[in-house]
Amino acid sequence: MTDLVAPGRFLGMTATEATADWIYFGAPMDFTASFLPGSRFGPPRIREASYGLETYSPVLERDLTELAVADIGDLEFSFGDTSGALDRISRTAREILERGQRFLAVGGEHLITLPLVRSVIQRYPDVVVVHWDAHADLRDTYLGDPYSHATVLRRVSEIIRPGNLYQFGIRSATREETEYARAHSHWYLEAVREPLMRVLPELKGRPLYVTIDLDVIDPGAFPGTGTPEPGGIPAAEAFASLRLLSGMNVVGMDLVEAMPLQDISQRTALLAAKMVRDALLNIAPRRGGEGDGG
Ligand SMILES: [Mn+2]
Repeated sequence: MTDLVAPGRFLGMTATEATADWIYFGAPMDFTASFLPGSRFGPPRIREASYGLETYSPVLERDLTELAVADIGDLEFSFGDTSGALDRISRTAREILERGQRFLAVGGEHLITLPLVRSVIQRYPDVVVVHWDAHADLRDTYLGDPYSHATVLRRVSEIIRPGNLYQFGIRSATREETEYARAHSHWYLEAVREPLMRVLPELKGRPLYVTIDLDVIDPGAFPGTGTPEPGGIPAAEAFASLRLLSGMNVVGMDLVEAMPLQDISQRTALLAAKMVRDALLNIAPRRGGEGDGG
């Protein structure tokens, strides 16, 4: 088993950058956090926690080591330079997509989704964005700022094609965000699995970008996050919902807002790591292209 332990690399991600179908990287930016900061420590802690998991899932009957996934590490940012960081994230995603690969990025704060989606649109102009979150993130501005973790899905909704935003698990929003959502988004309150299952037939075959704010999960199971919101889906529903993505055309994905330092029990990092593992087990093809996930 020692050959699986590659320091600085996520568990079981043994492919090289050149040969991988999926690229995993960290975007540890938390410059616009409005309440608790610390998601910049997400990527390294999640990678470390991944070694508490098995590479194999008996539920999914797949093994991470059989997939062509490469962990290329974490991006470096100049602290506080939000626009520089967003450019760097966007450029990284674009280079991956131009090579014909797909990516799973880990935050960091939710604002990283904007440059990631910008890059995806260049290759997949009709991309559908599937968003799981406790919060709508549809504010036009937040404390005067149009670029924030609280406005990110509003900005995304303005650059993708009308009708291509699907939001699940939402349990916190302003009245204005709710009205905007009714006009511009397919949105489903509180639950993820059941409504996602209902809309999947209409999303089948279309290019999907999946953005998961991990605070969609009950804070009891996922306490280390910047704006915890009471209520939320059980962790088991999150994993069951990931299974629904198997066989869908997911072209890019992010998992954001994990703040392991807020959680002395370390369950936050471990849950985030298992979400990464299971997301890839469901959506990434097996090595050699004989996969059933893509
Ligand atoms: Mn959120």
